[in-house]
Amino acid sequence: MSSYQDEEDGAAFDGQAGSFPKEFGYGTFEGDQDSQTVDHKPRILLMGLRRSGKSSIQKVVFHKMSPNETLFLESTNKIVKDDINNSSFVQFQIWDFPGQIDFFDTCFDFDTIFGGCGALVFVIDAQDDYIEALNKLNLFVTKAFKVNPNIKFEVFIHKVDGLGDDSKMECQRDIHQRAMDDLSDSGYDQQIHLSFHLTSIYDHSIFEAFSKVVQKLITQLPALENLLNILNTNSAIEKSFLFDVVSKIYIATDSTPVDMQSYELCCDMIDVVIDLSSIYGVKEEFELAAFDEQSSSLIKLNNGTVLYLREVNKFLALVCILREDNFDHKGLIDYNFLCFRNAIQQVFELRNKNQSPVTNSSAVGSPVVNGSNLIGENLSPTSGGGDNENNIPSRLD
Ligand SMILES: Nc1nc2c(ncn2[C@@H]2O[C@H](COP(=O)(O)OP(=O)(O)OP(=O)(O)O)[C@@H](O)[C@H]2O)c(=O)[nH]1
Ligand SMILES: [Mg+2]
Repeated sequence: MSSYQDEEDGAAFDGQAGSFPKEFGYGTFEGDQDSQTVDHKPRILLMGLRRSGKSSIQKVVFHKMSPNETLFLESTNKIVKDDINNSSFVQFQIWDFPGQIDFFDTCFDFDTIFGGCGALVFVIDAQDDYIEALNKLNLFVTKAFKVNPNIKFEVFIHKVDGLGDDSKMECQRDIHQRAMDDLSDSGYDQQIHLSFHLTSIYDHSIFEAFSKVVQKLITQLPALENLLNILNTNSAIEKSFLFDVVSKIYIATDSTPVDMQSYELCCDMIDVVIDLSSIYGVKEEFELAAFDEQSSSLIKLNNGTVLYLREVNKFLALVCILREDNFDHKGLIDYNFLCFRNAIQQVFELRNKNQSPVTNSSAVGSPVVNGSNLIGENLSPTSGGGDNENNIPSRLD
């Protein structure tokens, strides 16, 4: 896809699947020019047993592969690096590992791999026997933690589409329990925190789970959440998501709980907007022409709810859910949205100003910076009138 800088660049590896050369390491691509420029980006590692679904997840979420096509994916036999280089909030690398990798067997450079890693996603096939996977999980996370205690550990209990609701819950409980027992046996239960997600590529759960993983790597998250809260309060919006349009992961939402149905509705809305604009919009070669500063959409549902989408920048869209009655004040909502967009712009500028390999690498794995301070000091939307402290006028009722 043109919207991402695809860089499916594997580590030097010329052996057969299942056997790693003894000199296996990261020298080759660590020395690449490209690697130099992107090296400071947070890394998300996808690990797990063979056929657990790692490559499928990466392809479905970031390359728009349809779930059925993943049936034909070949087993990964080298580490595949994928550079996700979207808006300046969504910048990271995904490293898709071969399932057969064996830590004991190779000259595996733990320091290099885990050193710059922001999150380790461990994928467990819930439809398979997961005891071996749990052993590997324990081995990987304890090793990774020793090298870099800032890594976020995420466990995807994957392929749950094949399980009924009860068995899903039972499976999650069992895996959680066993993983915690293993951690406590190795003496790390107080230090290592594992987050569990039930996922499947056949529904939105994988996008939701990946949203949460990515959000933990966005240092500006508290600032973004704060802005969304302010927007909601002043525009009578019930729920709002800031979406990365290409992947449909949400990079921030307000502080009310996320309900899966709302998220799915918003994802579907993005699809509708992009599909309609690619059919009826101006045709250009650049794929994202279907989404530009003119992009906005309004969908009224038959239950008195309105979905409202506005473009924030080239890669980001705001999608809001609100009651139809409250949409009477569309002018106000639009005005508030402009203030919001301005503020987001300022977050970007601040980030760009502060961006240097040093600040960035220190941010890896420690996602929370003092976002509210950012807002307090620099980010209050200043354009336009309005009496409250953020200059976003309150709802006119
Ligand atoms: N039912 C179901 N099948 C899935 C899901 N995700 C992946 N699969 C299937 O699982 C199989 C293995 O997927 P891969 O993505 O190749 O697995 P992998 O972990 O990358 O495997 P290696 O590269 O060998 O380590 C494929 O046939 C996928 O279609 C899912 O959510 N549900
Ligand atoms: Mg694979």
